[in-house]
Amino acid sequence: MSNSLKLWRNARLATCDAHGRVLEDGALLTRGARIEWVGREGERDLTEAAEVHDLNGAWVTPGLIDCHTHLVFAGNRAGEYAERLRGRSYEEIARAGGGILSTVRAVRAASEAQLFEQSVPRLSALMNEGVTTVEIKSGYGLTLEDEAKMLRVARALGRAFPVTVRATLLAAHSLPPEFRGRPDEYIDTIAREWLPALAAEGLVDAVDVFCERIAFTVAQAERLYQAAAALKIPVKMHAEQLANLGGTLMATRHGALSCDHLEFAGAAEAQALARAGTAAVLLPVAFYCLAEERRPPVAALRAAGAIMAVASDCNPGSAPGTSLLLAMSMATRLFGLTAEEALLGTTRHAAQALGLGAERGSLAAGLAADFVVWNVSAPEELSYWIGFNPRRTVVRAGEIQRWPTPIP
Ligand code: DI6
Ligand code: FE
Repeated sequence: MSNSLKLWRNARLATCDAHGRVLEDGALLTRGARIEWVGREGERDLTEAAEVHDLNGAWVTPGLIDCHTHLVFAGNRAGEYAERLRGRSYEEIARAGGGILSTVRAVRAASEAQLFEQSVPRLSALMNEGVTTVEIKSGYGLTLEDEAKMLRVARALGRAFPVTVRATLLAAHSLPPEFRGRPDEYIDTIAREWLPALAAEGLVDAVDVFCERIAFTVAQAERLYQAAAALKIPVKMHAEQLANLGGTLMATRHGALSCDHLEFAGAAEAQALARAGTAAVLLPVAFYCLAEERRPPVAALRAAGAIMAVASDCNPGSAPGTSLLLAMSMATRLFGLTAEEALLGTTRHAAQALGLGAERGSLAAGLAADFVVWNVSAPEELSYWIGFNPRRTVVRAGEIQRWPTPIP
């Protein structure tokens, strides 16, 4: 029965497909976990469907995709935020052994079960807003065992909840105390030992690196990319957030899936991203929370035709947020995206940032039957409301989700 045809009719479809089609009198046919057909009512005989859902003219988008999170972590850093409010900078706190390393201590002390339990409320908050695919990074373990623990929790979340999880190895997030003064050895250890071991366990969908003065150099990132390429694992980068180190230009040469942050990028980076088909992932919550002043080069990205995605960056230091809709609002107001760009940024373009463009992120035949029915009168409402959730129903893999509970 689960492979029977379902009709979802009387819908307004923001397909987010390659043609940007909006179908006001739309209908979807799904079979099992896939979309079988998308079109206008009356374009085809729809009587063959075994099950019919009348959506009463509601707007439907693809399931939202949060393509950059660090939502698996233990503890929090509210104390550091209070210090930042008193004037200490994020970099100062990091250099004094706080920042990422304080979360590393909390993650190392947590059991796998504790880490899972602490991460569930963050994942469920994202899902409550219609997120059906989420990327989760490691990077707060910084030993083989603790990075494995984080990635196993990410995988376990994907099994326990109706959400597709992509797991990214971000062991190159910060230099662990065990390797103080030996960053090259740390990178080589990840490249030669940890990455192959974690990949063999099926825990790594992509490799990311924090390329900043407080983290790792472009040359170190490139060594890691070579190891990833040997294992055919795609790469990503936290690039040009606090300064321009040239990371984006290197990452695009390696065909990275995405470069994320990009506040200090310029026209050269925008063109390189567009040429390589590397997604520019914009993270306005971190920009907001760090009270940054420099904005990513949105006009240049747009002019170059780069793929722009938007993500929550959910993490305990620079972006303690679990609302992708709020990230969309911030991307419009703070970075100047249009409402259409913000929606594409959390659907089609977010899928591309994860290398999943061929299987999800838009409403098109053959793609995942993941979509959200919204209580909105136009799609631009999705980046308009601030802290209000207009989600009506989430359909994931062709099934109406009873969890999170539909809002009446
Ligand atoms: N993503 C990151 O990985 C870092 N900043 C960011 O936007 C640091 C996260 C942290 O402070 O824990
Ligand atoms: Fe991040």
